Amino acid sequence: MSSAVSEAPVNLAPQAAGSGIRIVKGACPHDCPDTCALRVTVEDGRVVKVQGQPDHPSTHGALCTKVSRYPERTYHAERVLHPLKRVSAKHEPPRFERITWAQALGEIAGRLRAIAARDPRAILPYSYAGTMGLLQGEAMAGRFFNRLGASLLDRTICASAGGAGLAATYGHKVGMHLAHFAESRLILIWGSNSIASNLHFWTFANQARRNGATLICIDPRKTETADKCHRHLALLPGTDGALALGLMHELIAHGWLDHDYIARHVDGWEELRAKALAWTPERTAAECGLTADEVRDLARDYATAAPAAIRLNYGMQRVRGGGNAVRLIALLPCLTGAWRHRAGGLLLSSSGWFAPFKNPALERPDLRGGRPSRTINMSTIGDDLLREASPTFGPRIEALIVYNSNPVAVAPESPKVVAGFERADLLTVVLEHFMTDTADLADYVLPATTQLEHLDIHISYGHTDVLVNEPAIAPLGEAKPNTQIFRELAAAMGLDEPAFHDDDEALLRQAFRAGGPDADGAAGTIDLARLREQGWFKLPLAEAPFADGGFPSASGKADARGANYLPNYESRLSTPELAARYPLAMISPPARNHLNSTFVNVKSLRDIEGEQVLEMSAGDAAMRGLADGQMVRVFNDRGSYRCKLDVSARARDGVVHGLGIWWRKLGADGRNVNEVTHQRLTDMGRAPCFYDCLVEVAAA
Ligand SMILES: Nc1nc2c(c(=O)[nH]1)N[C@H]1C(S)=C(S)[C@@H](COP(=O)(O)OP(=O)(O)OC[C@H]3O[C@@H](n4cnc5c(=O)[nH]c(N)nc54)[C@H](O)[C@@H]3O)O[C@H]1N2
Ligand SMILES: Nc1nc2c(c(=O)[nH]1)N[C@H]1C(S)=C(S)[C@@H](COP(=O)(O)OP(=O)(O)OC[C@H]3O[C@@H](n4cnc5c(=O)[nH]c(N)nc54)[C@H](O)[C@@H]3O)O[C@H]1N2
Ligand SMILES: [Mo]
Repeated sequence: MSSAVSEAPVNLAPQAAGSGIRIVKGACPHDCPDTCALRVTVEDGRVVKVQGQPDHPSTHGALCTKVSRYPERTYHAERVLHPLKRVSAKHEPPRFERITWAQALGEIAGRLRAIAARDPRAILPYSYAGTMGLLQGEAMAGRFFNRLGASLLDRTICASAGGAGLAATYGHKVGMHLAHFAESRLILIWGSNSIASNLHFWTFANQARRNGATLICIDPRKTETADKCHRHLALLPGTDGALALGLMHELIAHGWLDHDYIARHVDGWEELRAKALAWTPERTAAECGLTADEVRDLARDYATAAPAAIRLNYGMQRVRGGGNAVRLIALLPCLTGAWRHRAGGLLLSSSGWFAPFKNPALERPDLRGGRPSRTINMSTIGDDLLREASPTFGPRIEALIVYNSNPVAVAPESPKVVAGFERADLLTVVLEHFMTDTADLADYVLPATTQLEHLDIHISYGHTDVLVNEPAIAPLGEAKPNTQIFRELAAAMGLDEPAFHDDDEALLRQAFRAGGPDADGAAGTIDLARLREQGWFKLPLAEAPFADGGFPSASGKADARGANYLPNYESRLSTPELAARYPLAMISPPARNHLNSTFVNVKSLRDIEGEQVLEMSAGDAAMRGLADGQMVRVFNDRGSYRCKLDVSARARDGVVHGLGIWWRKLGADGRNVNEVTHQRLTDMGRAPCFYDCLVEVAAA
């Protein structure tokens, strides 16, 4: 065994993987706020270890359990390594045969050409954040679909309600710097199971705690994170906006407001003040399922600690009023003036900080050439696949090209999603690593490379560094990067614009604006040479961005106008008749050892999670005569699925947790939690309401 350890050359071509040990700079591709810098060890052309980069500040050498298993996932015996063509009917058990790339591309191009000749809008891309990389995400795919004139996809499935709420308040998706949480005196961890899904934030929160800070968790579920906080408020799902108004009531009643900050930096305060005065601690407590003292104490702690910070996460915006709830919570640090300190304020997303640096032309929207378009919301794919052509909808969806996503498992209301994917007349092409539930319903499955096998560049929604991912090994089998698959598909369709001849190195150079955000290009440029030398590049940003206002909104102020609480579509209070039949509010947050539906097929991780479970309080279980560990049926008018009952102190009465997101085919009856979720959309951002869902549970 060679002991020579050398840094990877900057321009490492996959073929260069040879003998000896090499260390390659990578970036974790997953949809997670942490976007860790990876240190990949390659020995004789094989990845033997994936670790956190020790010198990257927020990664600090540590990775979560999941991504430490990345080699197990990459070399998994079930990797799809050749193009596959379906030979069974859509409603039959899936059977595929191996075909060549030439046959696959030729046949797909032929069918797409025929559809495009009638109406290219009948072709729909379906993608999300299987990889967050700018290149293997939309760089070449966007060019392909723009050139075709395909339908546009509204990518709403995760964060768009909260994103819209945050942008409506501050002007953009911006917030505190991650590292500054270490200096906070109080941290509200709100709608976030940080230990499971934002581990590298937790490190800073822990540091604050060791320095004497108080940590308070606001979450219906008593999570691993709640276990480690000083206090936990288990409010009812979807009532966060009411809680924020109740806190404002107390800030007003006790004179805990920063009047100077409000006067100079908040629009619409008088209107908000009038609304908040209606939310006494008693009314708030009744709406949220808390006690009035819990509301009072929380307000006092938040208002009297300085600096006070809020780590908000997307868990709380997957309900009807999710956008407005974010608006109200994001106003709290404006009312107390917490923004004056760099360790005060709020962080939901940092992705807006990158906006001035990104090149809006990377995906070449100009290739659309002014043709009419339409936009399909990915969160209503169930309904939309079943829709006929109409003047308002446009053409029926005839072809679906899926990459970086597993919609059959993750999209709401699976019975309709599955019925849509089972349409015999639908052409479905899936670019994947594995035979997911979605790949099982494809006509063609095309083998894609993993993060270890391709080049990419990453921004983050939890910190403010750009990361590079150099390829560590050659593609396995016949796998190709998404970029290459779309380049070759373009060629097969006879599209030969220069945009399709850019290789991944060229795309990387085009990912950011050449001159940076300043007109003169003096500040804010991404230094690509430095990025590739170091593996990451920190954006040059202000320490305490809103210490003196200056929000990136049109007025420079935070906007409170119109923000208000909206109750859930489905709840005891808003739909009492429905709640009489389906009295349990169900949320389905991420499982710690899965990343959405990714990693569910990695045995060592699935073994830790066990099987699909539903957490329920002892009181709710006793009322139904149910026992811990038994199989139950979770159901409502939309559908049902079977799983194991976990009678758990993590659940409060009236709320059950279906930890996600399992591959349907690995569930007890070939289904998962999305069997019961609905397709209605949030108040802002057109997002799904996964956690706004009433169910009943019975013995299976
Ligand atoms: N291990 C792991 N990490 C992940 C993911 C994963 O699947 N697994 N998913 C990634 C993705 S896609 C995202 S978007 C991010 C962020 O994803 P988030 O969905 O924000 O993930 P969590 O931090 O688990 O936050 C969800 C928390 O919100 C709580 N919650 C549910 N409803 C409500 C509510 O109405 N109010 C309040 N206050 N809390 C509520 C849930 O109980 C849960 O603890 O995490 C990413 N990180
Ligand atoms: N009930 C319920 N449903 C939910 C949620 C919930 O909390 N509850 N969470 C929602 C959220 S926050 C999100 S973000 C969505 C997530 O939904 P998705 O974005 O669909 O995420 P994953 O399920 O992780 O599926 C990503 C797929 O991309 C593939 N992939 C990864 N890298 C590459 C690549 O380089 N090339 C190609 N071609 N494929 C690749 C992976 O193998 C994986 O199968 O789910 C949503 N669904
Ligand atoms: Mo997400």
